[in-house]
Amino acid sequence: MALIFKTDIERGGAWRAAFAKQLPDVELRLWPEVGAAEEIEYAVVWQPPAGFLASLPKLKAVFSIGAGIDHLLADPELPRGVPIIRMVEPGLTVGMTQFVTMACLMLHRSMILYRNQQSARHWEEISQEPPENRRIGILGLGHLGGEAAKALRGFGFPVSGWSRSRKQIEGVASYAGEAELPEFLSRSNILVSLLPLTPQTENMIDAKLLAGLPEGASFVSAGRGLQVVEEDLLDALDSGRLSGAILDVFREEPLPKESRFWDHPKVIVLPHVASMTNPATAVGSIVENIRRIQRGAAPLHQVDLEKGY
Ligand code: NDP
Ligand code: OXD
Repeated sequence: MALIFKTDIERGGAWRAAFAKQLPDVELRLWPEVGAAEEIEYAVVWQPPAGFLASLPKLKAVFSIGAGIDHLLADPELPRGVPIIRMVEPGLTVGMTQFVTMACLMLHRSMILYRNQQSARHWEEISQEPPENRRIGILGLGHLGGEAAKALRGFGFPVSGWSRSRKQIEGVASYAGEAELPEFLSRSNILVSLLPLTPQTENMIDAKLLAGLPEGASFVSAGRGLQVVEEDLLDALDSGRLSGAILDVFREEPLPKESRFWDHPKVIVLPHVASMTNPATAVGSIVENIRRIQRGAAPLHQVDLEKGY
């Protein structure tokens, strides 16, 4: 029995060490050293080449190294009968909670304006809003969005979230479905996107959606770049409807050199680093699922291909 993992070269050693400790009974193979394909039962992958998973005849489960699984659905030969498991692990969750908290605090405390003032050697105090006046709305109140919402609530921000199904998170207002989106948007001074990429969420953050936010709202993009109509976002920033944006994901990554986001005075650009899976903590989640599959139980966090996440 073998497990193949495909990750970036720098973290390959950390993955191998963590697997070796917790899965001594499984042979580990680091892609592209595939070996005998018929011996591989588990694949732990990020952006596998199209057709690779289909070439493994005994595959029992595919583990995505990232929370998003759009990199797998992009493979036209993805074996549909094999369970796909998205990444839910403590390190990724903590990292995203840190990122969303940091981004919201930066916007709340006018850090983009202060950065610009510093570049111009300009000394001026900007008035501070109390947190209770800054309402934060999270698009995607799932695993990551829910934890971020709890952390933000701890700073005294009124927090709400939007998802397909209603959630019960203490102190967090839950809005569900298309019909409740306008009300959710109208109370979001800072809008955070943590949605998965699906046909329903692609191009969803457009001029119409942004027009539903309060005047001067700001935006944090950490879901997927294809959810955002970038020209509409730039128009909203240029016209002053939006006061700032912290963007971690883009339609095209790496962000092309000619993109206007790079030197937009209201924007902070990050290279898709909001959070990263930590091999030391992620291996525990993967091993737990392998053991479940081995004893015939359903794996946790299996992707529903109908829903697309
Ligand atoms: P989950 O599946 O736990 O949560 C997704 C949430 O989005 C759920 O609340 C779901 O609603 C909601 N949702 C999905 N589709 C719709 C829709 N059409 N309308 C309304 N709500 C919808 O995922 P995670 O929280 O684990 O991850 C979310 C995303 O974050 C990932 O898919 C990935 O794209 C992104 N990500 C980005 C990272 C980065 O570094 N930038 C790192 C990690 C993740 P419901 O609960 O009702 O199903
Ligand atoms: C992602 C991740 O899905 O890094 O972007 O987990």
